[in-house]
Amino acid sequence: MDSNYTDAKARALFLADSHFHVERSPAEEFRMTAFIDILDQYKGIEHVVLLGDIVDFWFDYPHFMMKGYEPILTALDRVREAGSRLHFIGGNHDIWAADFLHRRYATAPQGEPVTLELDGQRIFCTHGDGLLGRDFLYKGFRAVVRHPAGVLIAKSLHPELLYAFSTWLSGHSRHSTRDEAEGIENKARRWLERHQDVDWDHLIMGHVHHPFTTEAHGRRMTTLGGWLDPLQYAIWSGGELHQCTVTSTGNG
Ligand SMILES: [Mn+2]
Repeated sequence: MDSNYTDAKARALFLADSHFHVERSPAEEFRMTAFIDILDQYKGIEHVVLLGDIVDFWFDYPHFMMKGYEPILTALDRVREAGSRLHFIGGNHDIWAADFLHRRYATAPQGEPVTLELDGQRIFCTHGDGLLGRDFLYKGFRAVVRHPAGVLIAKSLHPELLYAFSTWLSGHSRHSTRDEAEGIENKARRWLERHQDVDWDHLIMGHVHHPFTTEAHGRRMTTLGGWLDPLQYAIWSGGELHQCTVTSTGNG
């Protein structure tokens, strides 16, 4: 784990699981400011990969827009203006943002997983919900948001009611505990051992809020720490992935 990693040779920035809300506490304002700082620090890098659950809830209304996420959206505008390719892989909380982000930033139309080719390696990027079986973040939210009927149900609700419902369903996002982290590591090791018939060299996922890398039969699997407490991200540089933590002294 590196602190405040900066590297002119960096090729990709990975961010996941910030779970931003439209109404933010002072602590969450600080997290959002730090998120924007890191986007600005790395703007112009080849790839910026948003690996899902960047916002805690999004619903794409035909004639209205959810208020509160503008600082992130304008930071992403700057990233693209600086020449970076932006990728959005939808998480179980923000997959409904995929169409909006596709139209604004040319990300994948349905927020589907993407494979990047970096330094001769195929990097498969996925949010990862459901991949390692039921986890402490699974709850009912994924089932509602990922299911086609979820959109129909959501459309039938008043926006404020839908927002209240989503807040209740999603609960409080937090970093994994030590016990949860151990469970995640064991599941990730077993999953990679069992899945060797794949067309990538390195799988990178979010969702579990715990930074970890395991290796088997020449392939790697990385779970990212997320942007909660602590604030963590990853950088692809020099042919490998570096997991990093923002220190309290700030970042850049
Ligand atoms: Mn998730």
